[in-house]
Amino acid sequence: PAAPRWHKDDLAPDRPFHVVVVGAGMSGLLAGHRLGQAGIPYTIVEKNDDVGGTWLENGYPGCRVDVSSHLYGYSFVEHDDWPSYFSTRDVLLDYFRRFADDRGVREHIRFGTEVLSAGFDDDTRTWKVRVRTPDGGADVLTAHAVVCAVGQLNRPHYPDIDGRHDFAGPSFHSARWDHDVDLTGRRVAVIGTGASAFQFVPEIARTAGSLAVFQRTAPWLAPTPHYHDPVADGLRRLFRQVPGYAQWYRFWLFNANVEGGLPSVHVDPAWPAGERAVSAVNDERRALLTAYLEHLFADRPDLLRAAVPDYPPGAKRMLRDNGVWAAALKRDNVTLVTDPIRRITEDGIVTARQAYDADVIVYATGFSASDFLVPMTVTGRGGADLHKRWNGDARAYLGMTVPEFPNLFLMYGPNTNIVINGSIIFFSECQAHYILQCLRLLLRDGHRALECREDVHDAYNELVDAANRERAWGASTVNSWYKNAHGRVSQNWPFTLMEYWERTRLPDPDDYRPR
Ligand code: N01
Repeated sequence: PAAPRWHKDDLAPDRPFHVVVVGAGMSGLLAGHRLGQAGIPYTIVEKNDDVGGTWLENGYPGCRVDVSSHLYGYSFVEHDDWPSYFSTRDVLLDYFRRFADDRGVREHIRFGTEVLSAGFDDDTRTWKVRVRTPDGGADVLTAHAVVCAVGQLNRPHYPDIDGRHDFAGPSFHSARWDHDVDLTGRRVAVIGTGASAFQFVPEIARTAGSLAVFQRTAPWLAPTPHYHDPVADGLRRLFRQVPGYAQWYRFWLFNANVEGGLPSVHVDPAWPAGERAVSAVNDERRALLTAYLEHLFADRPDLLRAAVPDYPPGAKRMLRDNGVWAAALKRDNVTLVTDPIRRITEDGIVTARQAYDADVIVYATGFSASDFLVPMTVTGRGGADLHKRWNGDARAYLGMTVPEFPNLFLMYGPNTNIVINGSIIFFSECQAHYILQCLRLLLRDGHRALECREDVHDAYNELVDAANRERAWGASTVNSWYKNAHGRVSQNWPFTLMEYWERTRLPDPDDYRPR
């Protein structure tokens, strides 16, 4: 998706129109940039003191992206000098900071300001956005449209384990890493073996006195030998010296991701029922990935037994691996614990079989991903309450618009997470494009507000739900952040990247009602 080829001054020069964007992460910055290009005044409200969203908040050791650097950047920004194939957190944070500065977005951001509520005023057809200001006071912003770009993985999830608050030592969540706590020589307990633990465990294992890693569900590992490697000099030279090479490289990566490995997670109804695989292709993948684990843990049958997942590949997020996880687990000072946790005590963690004393507990227990827009209160037309409407089961049309909530747009909203390859930045670019196109419709046709039709929204969600049920992550009963408390997959997009691009190229005016 490209820059808007229209300008507010050409459509509705005298019409006051101001947009509030919530969040200055990767999506919010993009929304701001696109709004600026279209000449639409906007304010970004950001609860943190800097831009970057997830890349600001996740400062744990070893944090880096698991999508190719050359895809994990805006497609329209010339940036071929990524230092490594998979960027570290610091590189990405720097990238988004520079983007905010270079594109003039930063001056539109109110930092340290948290949105408490957003309400649609039926009379004026404007949104009143109530915020907590940095000094603890309150303010109300008026907006003609609101873009919520708060992400899916931003509210740390702390497990509901008995005695959690009894622990005497320091404890923190991976996304709230406490760098003041020196782990050198300490007894550290880590709960969780998802993408976050996977990255920091090998780092802290080097200096911790002892490390107990509590695994409830084993992750599948996707072999990625160059995961930590710097981009080869030859490739960097090509980027610098061959005109257009960077674009071709990006296109090549994108093309490889278009199908996104989806065929390997399609459920084959004829495949003998079983929790271990969902089709012959999925089973083949399972065999390959199991062989990789057997190779990694050939010398440690005890770890191998714990390492082979019992659910289909793709049912949970696969983790990129170049061997450092296995190497960390094999260290003398590291213990992988698979007994279920019974409780947490003043001294550490107790399982059915043993007590593990710890000086520090790190919760790598993920995020409340399905609590979209929590804890904001959002009220729409006629006082409709968004959280009552959703009742913990968030749905939106194309992940962006919700009936009863005119001129409210979500980015990285329900069912827009990609699972198998592809970059979430691609989705954000599609969303920014679509939202801008909706605003163009509004301004061009003189509507005060546009609201998604309930029937369009419902039909779309039925389609998405049906497809998600036929994907490994929907069919499997394994725990994952892809599903909400109702058991419905409310996070994932079940189709290809191109399908989303196609659906978001141009809003169909018939999908919306002017209000
Ligand atoms: O969180 P998770 P994450 N008792 O939800 C365990 C992105 N990301 O922060 O699997 C015991 O994946 C839980 O166990 P189980 C990426 O999209 C990307 O690691 O539910 N254990 C699991 O092991 C990723 O998928 C990058 O049985 C408990 C872990 O905690 C997403 O963020 C890096 C428990 C949570 O894993 C989230 O990753 C980091 C309990 N009561 C994150 N409760 C990269 O780009 C939870 N667990 C590389």
